[in-house]
Amino acid sequence: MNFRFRNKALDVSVPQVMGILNVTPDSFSDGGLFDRPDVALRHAESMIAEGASILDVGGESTRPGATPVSTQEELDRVLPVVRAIATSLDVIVSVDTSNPIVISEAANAGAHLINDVRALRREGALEAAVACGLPVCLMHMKGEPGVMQDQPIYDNVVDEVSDFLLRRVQDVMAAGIPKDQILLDPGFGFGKSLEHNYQLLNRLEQISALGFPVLTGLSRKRMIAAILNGDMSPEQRDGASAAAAVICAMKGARIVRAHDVKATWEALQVVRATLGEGHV
Ligand code: 8Y4
Repeated sequence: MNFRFRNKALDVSVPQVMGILNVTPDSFSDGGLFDRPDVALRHAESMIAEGASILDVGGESTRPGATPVSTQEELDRVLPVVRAIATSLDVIVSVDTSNPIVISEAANAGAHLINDVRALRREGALEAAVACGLPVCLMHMKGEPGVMQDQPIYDNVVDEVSDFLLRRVQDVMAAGIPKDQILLDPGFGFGKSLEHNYQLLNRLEQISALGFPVLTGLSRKRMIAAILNGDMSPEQRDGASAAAAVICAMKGARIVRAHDVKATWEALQVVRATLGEGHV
């Protein structure tokens, strides 16, 4: 089962890894603007060698309390990296953005996928996505970063996420994005309590049954840290993150977004061997 990304195709009957490539300043210890694309390119090469078929380039932090970034700053962070990877490496380049200008410019720079945690709900974002012709990942988020973790309430989190995603699918298809160019994501950690996140994980089949390839991101998130001993550093969460990736893939997710690509890719090979290609 192939999913088309511009001039590339990806077999999503096999679980795939999306490697996370942050280009926010806090992810660079010696982040001079000049060497950023170089540093990012080396990180990109190593994630591809470890098994990533997609790289997600993000220049805006969605962490609660993070300072909002200007369009120019987001463009300056993201475009050189997207351009460098798209021109020199054989990988699908995803751009993590909600900004219509960044959507258009990243497409011009060679990006293959728009990954928007706001599901193209920002003014102008849907129009920009339609105009650039790229596939989109629509993610569920309740509220906005900053307030989304303040006592989120659901009657039934799985039903509500599911209803939201289907309504967004209708809207983006009505605007002109083809059905076969849509990925769905339940948005782990985005406006959900620990209990909500694990209810969603336990019943992820319901999201997979919507008829679109599902992408999930749990890597190093609080829902992982919360079930481990005390204050585990981000890297110390990678074993549990890989276990969560396995659960997602067993419940039908086709793409898992992760920091530790090697551990995630290896864990997903167990899923592949268990289910067999095309038997999810
Ligand atoms: C440690 C490390 C703690 C990372 C928290 C985080 C998703 C996503 C993000 C996701 C899709 C993050 C851009 C949040 N999460 N895109 N983006 N799905 N499609 N937090 O789950 O990684 S950023």
